[in-house]
Amino acid sequence: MSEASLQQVDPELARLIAAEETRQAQKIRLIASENYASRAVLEATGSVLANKYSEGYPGRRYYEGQQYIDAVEQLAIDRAQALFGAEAVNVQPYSGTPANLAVYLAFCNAGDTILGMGLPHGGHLSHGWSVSITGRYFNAVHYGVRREDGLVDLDQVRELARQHRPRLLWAGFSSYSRVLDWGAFAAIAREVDAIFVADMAHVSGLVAGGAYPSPVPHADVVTTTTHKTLRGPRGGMILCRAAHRKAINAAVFPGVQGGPHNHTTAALAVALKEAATPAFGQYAQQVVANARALAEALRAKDYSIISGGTDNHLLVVDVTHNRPLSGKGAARALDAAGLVCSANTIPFDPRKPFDPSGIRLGTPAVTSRGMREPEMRQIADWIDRVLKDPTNEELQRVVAAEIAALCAGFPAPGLPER
Ligand code: DSN
Repeated sequence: MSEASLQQVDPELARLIAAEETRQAQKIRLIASENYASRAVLEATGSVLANKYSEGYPGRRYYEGQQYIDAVEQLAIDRAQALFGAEAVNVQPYSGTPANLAVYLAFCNAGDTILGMGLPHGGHLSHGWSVSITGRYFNAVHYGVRREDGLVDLDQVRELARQHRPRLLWAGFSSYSRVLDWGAFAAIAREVDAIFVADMAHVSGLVAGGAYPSPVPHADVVTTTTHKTLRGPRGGMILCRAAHRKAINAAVFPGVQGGPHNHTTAALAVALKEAATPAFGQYAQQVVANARALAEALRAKDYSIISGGTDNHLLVVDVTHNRPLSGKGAARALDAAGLVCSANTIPFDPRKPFDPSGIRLGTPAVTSRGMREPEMRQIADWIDRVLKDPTNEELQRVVAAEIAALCAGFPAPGLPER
């Protein structure tokens, strides 16, 4: 077999990767769920560990040859347990939704009732939304935020929990910009005998860095992805009380998945080591400070921020407020100008999910590049300039060039130097 490089074997594909590297280097990435993994994390992700099958868990595998894989997985487990103070950890979920599916399998039968935050209010598809398997195979009931202040309505959560007696109570979000009161959710779950599952996918890096309250002391089970604020490889993880370890492990494998992705597990171990450093704590604090600065600067330009601001890494902006815009139109114009974000539904959105009323902005990636409050104010200026004239392609080209110039001064982790 040839030992030629990717460039030699498949120049077409190599060109696409190089183009994506340039895109990630030259644009301001504001997608709240994205980040730049470090070079060390990427190195482990691209390692020969991808060649190995290892169904089972350390010390109990179905195939031989696990001398090093067992040690890799145990390292990731130990580091996650220490970082988050968890009693038990499963590092094998392929990503967030498979992690959540394993939780359903561990505790529910098809048709059971579950309670989670509705998608348009900031929840996640896998918390029982109708188009997800979790909404089709379970009787999903949803709570939301209050119309008047955009905050989660805990009275509604309690009322629905008492009325429906769910087997699982989910808390967690993909587009909610405030702190969740994990303890209050735990108390509601206890009252109705539900299992409390916290999905901290968006904020696990902030939790690790001490910039967001940890759900671990409160929840029976905590799920997360590993590639968002945590800045690891694309993957998932489940933390739980020791009493649930067996059920969770059996649900992940053989319940939902086959062999673990060992290269990802190794890269996760690296990310967890990085996340335990004081520098990562400073990073997490700055992510939140940057999100606040961005929200403030946009508010000052009369943009309507859902719930009025942010306490975490993201904000949702209603771009239809006082402006002839839609979420998709705004996101497309911004992308053309070098500001990459996602269209997002807002609570009680009158528009359709594919072209909703909002955009979601997040600061994990720009903060990984070392950008701080002054750059956030500059980003708000660019957003405003582009959205004032969203079909002006010449303006988009000018802004894109200004952005590429700024980005050159903030090299992104993990990308080759150019
Ligand atoms: N796709 C992720 C996000 O952007 O929030 C959630 O799965």
